[in-house]
Amino acid sequence: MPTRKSFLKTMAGSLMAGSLLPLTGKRSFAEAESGKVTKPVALSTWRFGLRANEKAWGILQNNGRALDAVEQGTRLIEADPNITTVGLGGIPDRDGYVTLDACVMDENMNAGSVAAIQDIEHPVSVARLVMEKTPHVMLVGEGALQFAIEQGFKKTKLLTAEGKKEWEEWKKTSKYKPVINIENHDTIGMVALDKSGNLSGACTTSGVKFKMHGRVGDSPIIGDGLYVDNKVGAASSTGLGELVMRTCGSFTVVEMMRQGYSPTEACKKTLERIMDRIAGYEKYQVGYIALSRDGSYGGYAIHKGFQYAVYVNGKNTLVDAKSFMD
Ligand code: SD4
Repeated sequence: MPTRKSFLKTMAGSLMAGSLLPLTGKRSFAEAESGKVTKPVALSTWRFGLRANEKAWGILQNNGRALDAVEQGTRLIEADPNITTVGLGGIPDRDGYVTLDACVMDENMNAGSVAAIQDIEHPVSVARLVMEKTPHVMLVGEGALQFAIEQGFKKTKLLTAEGKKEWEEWKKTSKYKPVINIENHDTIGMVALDKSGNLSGACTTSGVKFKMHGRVGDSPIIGDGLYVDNKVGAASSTGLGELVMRTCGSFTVVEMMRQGYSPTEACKKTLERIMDRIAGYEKYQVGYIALSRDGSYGGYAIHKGFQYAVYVNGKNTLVDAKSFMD
């Protein structure tokens, strides 16, 4: 008859040898890792993520830091006036102001963020300086702008002629109602794993178009639009921020990976939280990307149409994310 002690010893031995599954059927995070790490990796939301990845890859290949890779990758998208959802050329709020949200997080749990900042083309770089040069994590509005100017950023007119035209058209029929747009969204969220095995991420957006002045979405909120835990993985979101914020989206994705879910499963599980608890979710899109510290990656969305770009093993590829709904 085995004693309790000998039974526990046998159990521990079997688990260590991998011959018994934990009761949940999931693998522990340590078991989920293959032991082999694929690196570097750059992972970004949407088609324009290909361009961001390209930039990031140059840095990662040269032994650069993941933080530099994600900052430089997302800056490229911020600077493009034809991308109307990020940085320069962003569609304004309902009062005609382009207000930007961005954040970064590094391998040491340092984080920086700016929200509702105006007249600055590269909020992601201001967010990095908040992280590196202040005792704070987040600056908003006027204060964020003041800090940016102090740091040498120049004011830039972000509203383009096309953006203004779209806003003027919208005003004709909108009755000044804030829009919760249901179409697919286009924030750039980016996470990367560098050759040293460190993870970092960045997220930057002009947010939901024609939003109320002062509205802040998920993108600059650490744990919502972005989360990085170097011991586990990193995640970022795109889509309707209000749904992400009510479920602590990116943080939850990382916690799911910590529990042993693969990056794709972790994204899926986190979306299930929205679908399980938030009425009317089916009218909106949310998508997540996730990257594990072993270099495995994935993404998932509520609706069809979400794409992410991954640069791994020397190849930059656009992937159609799986989704719950067509
Ligand atoms: C927001 N999540 O402000 C952003 C919008 C977005 O892709 O992701 N667009 O709610």
